Amino acid sequence: MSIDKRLIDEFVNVTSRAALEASYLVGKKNKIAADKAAVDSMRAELNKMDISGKVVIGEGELDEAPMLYIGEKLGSNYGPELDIAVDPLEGTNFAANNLPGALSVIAVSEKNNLFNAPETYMQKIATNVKEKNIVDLDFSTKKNISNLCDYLNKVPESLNACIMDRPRHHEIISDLKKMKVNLKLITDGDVSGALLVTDKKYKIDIFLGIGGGPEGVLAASALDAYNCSFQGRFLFDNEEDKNRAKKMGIKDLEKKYELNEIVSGDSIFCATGITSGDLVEGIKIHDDKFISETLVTHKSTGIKKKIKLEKKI
Ligand code: VTB
Repeated sequence: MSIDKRLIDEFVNVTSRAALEASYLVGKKNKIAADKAAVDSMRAELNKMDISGKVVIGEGELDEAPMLYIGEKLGSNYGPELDIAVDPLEGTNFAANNLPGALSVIAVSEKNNLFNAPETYMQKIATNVKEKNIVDLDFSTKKNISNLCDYLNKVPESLNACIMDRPRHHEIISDLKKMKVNLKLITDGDVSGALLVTDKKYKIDIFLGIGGGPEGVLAASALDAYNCSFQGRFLFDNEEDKNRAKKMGIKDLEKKYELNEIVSGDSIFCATGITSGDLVEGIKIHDDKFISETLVTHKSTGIKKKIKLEKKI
């Protein structure tokens, strides 16, 4: 089974419209308002589609409207049953402060094929190398880097790693520095960070570190289409999170998830730029029209491309 290719244009429209609505609030120093604008638009557009969608990754759980909450049903209910992961505004700080890299993101799979991720942190590692045992969450940073160097026939000085600039990454960053690996330290936006391993032009060999679990699932669905590798492990640091995870059906709280345990089967991923960044251009408005750029992947057809859309506002 696969997801009908014709739905791609509709999902591109969904993230493009959400990006447009958020773009009006770029630089207004109001993360919440920008997020809400993207959420409201995304919900309205998804509800126009002939799908039986269910949010598996959203913002908040049950009845926490106005956010798109986990379990929320979307669409006309006539059409394919789909699992939907949303991050209507990935990089709220970027949008609020008019910085590069704010995105509106959605990932869709057939029913029960997207991991129902709790809103906790996730330890992640992504590369463009599919072979097993080259990089692994269970290896030390040093081992991962030297394995990757051997595999790519590179020296650490010519290897580039992307990681979020956070105190929690002090040890990893200092290990990378000791090995003289080049660093791209990002302040936010680790969906985009992970996707930088997909194409040589971004010059990132490895993405690693701890970021949001939901963002990990979103990135995984695009990485799957690019045939890249990804591993993730949720981190639960309090009883409430642990109980929530158990309720979601997670039995082994320390499990290391391989990419295809996070997303399996067919999937569609769309990320539209709100502000211009590494991956895509931001929204441009000319008179009564807007132009959006969306990175789209569709696993079953092998589609991986950027779609520019020019539409009436
Ligand atoms: C990441 C990143 C987001 O939050 O998930 C991160 O993708 C989580 O880590 O853009 P922190 O709590 O350390 O910020 C963001 O940076 C913001 O939602």
